[in-house]
Amino acid sequence: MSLFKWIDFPALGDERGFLVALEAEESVPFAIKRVYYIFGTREGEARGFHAHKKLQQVAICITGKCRMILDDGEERSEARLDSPTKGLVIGDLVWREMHDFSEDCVLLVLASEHYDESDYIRDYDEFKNQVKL
Ligand code: T46
Repeated sequence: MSLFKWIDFPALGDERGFLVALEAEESVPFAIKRVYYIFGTREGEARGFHAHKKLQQVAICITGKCRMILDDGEERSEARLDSPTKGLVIGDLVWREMHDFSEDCVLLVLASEHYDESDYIRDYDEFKNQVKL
């Protein structure tokens, strides 16, 4: 089974340019409770290094690019985010690391739950133990 999946959002274009609409429980497969975005990540900095116990997210690179490593405790896979029309769906219990942010990268993330630090697993060994349960 794949560690993640992609959603292709249609770009509604006309002579003025493009528009992408994100609709909860329609093109986005859950009710959106939170939206955040990551920008201004300094060259060479990596982010993430955690998993979530119960959280669905869709990450969209609105501008620029970055690389995500996803790991379910058995397999590691890489996803390149570089398009405002492609959403990366990340489910529960997937370890994620984000690397190689371009200077102009703006990563928009839609989340199924409010922010809750107790939902984070920030220790890799603890994550490995959780996925074995
Ligand atoms: C994820 C990846 C893709 C909040 O106060 N509210 C929020 O909604 C979020 C997401 C973060 N924060 C605080 C917690 C930290 O003090 O913002 C600070 C930076 O968060 P963090 O170090 O967790 O950021 P990343 O980039 O490592 O991870 C983020 C998300 O936290 C995480 O859920 O999946 O992006």
